[in-house]
Formats: sequence, structure tokens, C-alpha cells
Amino acid sequence: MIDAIKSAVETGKLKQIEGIVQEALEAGANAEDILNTMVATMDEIGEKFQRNEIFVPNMLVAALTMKKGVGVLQPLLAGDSVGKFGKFIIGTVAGDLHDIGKNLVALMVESAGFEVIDLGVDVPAEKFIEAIKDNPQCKVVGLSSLLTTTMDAMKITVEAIIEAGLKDQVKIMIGGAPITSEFKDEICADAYAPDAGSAAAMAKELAF
Ligand code: B1M
Repeated sequence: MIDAIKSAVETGKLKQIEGIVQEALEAGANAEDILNTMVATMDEIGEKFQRNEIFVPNMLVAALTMKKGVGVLQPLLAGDSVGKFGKFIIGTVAGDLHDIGKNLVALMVESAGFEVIDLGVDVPAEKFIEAIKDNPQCKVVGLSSLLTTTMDAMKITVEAIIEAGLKDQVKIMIGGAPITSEFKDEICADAYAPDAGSAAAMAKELAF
């Protein structure tokens, strides 16, 4: 069953993925194991892309397939305590269109008890600032970046939040494949999380 999920993501079985995930759940597979399989498959896809074994359209269809598969898991992964810890604003920074990791972070943070305001992808600094101003009770902002070339946009966004005088109101968490704890210190963000699970735990820590 888990092998069928891996293969469906790899080969971009967009129409079948929901049924395959549903079947795996009915056969007793755990939602978290299914999710971990899809995440690991995306990593392998990235490595194949780097070796020129597959190309952008293959990556895209795999990503869309994973997104659809995660949709089936969403109700099982999300909790029923939405909003208990306040609001959490998240977005992928300007110039960057990757959203699978950001969506997983949003899902885990929501299941940890936050109301998530998802600004989407390619989000300019001004949009983050506007959202923080519109949500004065929001305590944590999350920035995601998957490209080394958009790490600078992350820095610009943190600087803009500081310059707008909003740094006392919110804590900033950053993450994404090229992001490190050292980079967090370099750009004066408050926290770095390597994955969606630790992002949820970190969000709670930052909110108190
Ligand atoms: Co892109 N891409 N991509 N891509 N893509 C990468 C990132 C790459 C590493 C592939 C490679 O070469 N091995 C490479 C970046 C190289 C670099 O910068 N060093 C790359 C490239 C080069 C590109 C393009 C430039 C390709 C091109 O056009 N020539 C282009 C850029 C487009 C743009 O953004 N402007 C591009 C396009 C795309 C697609 C559109 C085809 C598609 C994205 C579809 C989508 O997201 N809707 C895509 C994909 C799918 C990938 C890979 C294969 C998979 C990314 C993914 O979804 N991973 C990726 C290779 C890889 O990462 N292994 C690759 C699964 C996801 C669960 O993990 O996103 O890391 P991840 O999220 C994790 C953690 O990072 C963390 O938690 C998540 C869950 O545990 N995390 C946070 C993420 N955000 C966080 C925020 C936090 C905390 C933790 O706090 C707020």
C-alpha cells in the first residue's frame, strides 16, 4: 500500500491518488506514515531533478499529486482546537512558488491549536506587514523559502517587519530546505524549524 503511494506520487497519478490514499487508510495504514512516504518521495524527486533524470513538468505533476493526496489526510491530521493559541500568519516569500512544505507547516500549526492565515506563495514583504497590521492579536509569523535565490527575500521581509515597528508584536519563524539556524541569526529572525512537526512545537513556544 505504501509502495503504491510512493509510485503514484513519482509517476504523477493525479486522478488515482485520492483513491489510493483512501484505500491505504482503509487497509489500516497510518496517516502520518502515508504523509512521511510522500515527503520522502518528493525528496527523491528533487534528487532525480538535480541529476537531470527528470524535468520541471515531472516535478510539478508529482507536487500536484502529493497536494491532492495530502488533501485526503488533512481531516485526519488537523485537530479540533483551532485558534486556541491565537493566530499564525504564514507565506512563502517573494519569488518562490514552492508551497508543499509551507502547507504542511500550516496544517501542523493548525492542528497544534492556532488559527492559520495563509498568504500563499510569492508573498512580498508588504503583504506580510499588511497582514500583521490587520491581525494585531497575531503572535507568530512564518516565512518559508525553498530556493537559495529567495533567501534574500526572507532577509528583506524580516528587515521590513522590523522597520515597520512590528517586531515587538510578532515573533518570526523561518524554515525551508536551504534555511539554517545560522541564517536565522544572520537575518535576526526569532526561530528556525527544520520540519513541520518542530515548526508546530516552536510556534507554541513563541506564542508564550
Ligand atoms: Co523546485 N526546486 N524549482 N519545484 N523543487 C527544489 C527546491 C530544488 C532543491 C530541486 C533540486 O534541484 N534538487 C531546487 C532548488 C535549488 C536551490 O535553490 N538550491 C529547485 C529548483 C531549482 C526549482 C526551479 C528554479 C526549477 C526551474 O524552473 N528550473 C523552479 C523555481 C520556481 C520558483 O519557485 N520561482 C522550481 C519549481 C518547482 C515546481 C513548481 C515544479 C515544484 C513546486 C510545486 C509546489 O510546491 N506547489 C517543485 C518541487 C516539487 C521541488 C522539490 C522536488 C520538492 C519540494 C517539496 O515540495 N518538498 C524540491 C527538491 C527537494 O526539496 N528535495 C525542489 C517536500 C516538502 C514537504 O518539503 O518543502 O522542504 P519542504 O518543506 C519541509 C521543510 O523544508 C520545512 O518543513 C517542511 C515539511 O517538513 N519547512 C518549514 C518548509 N517551510 C517551512 C517554514 C517553517 C518551518 C519549516 O517555518 C515558517
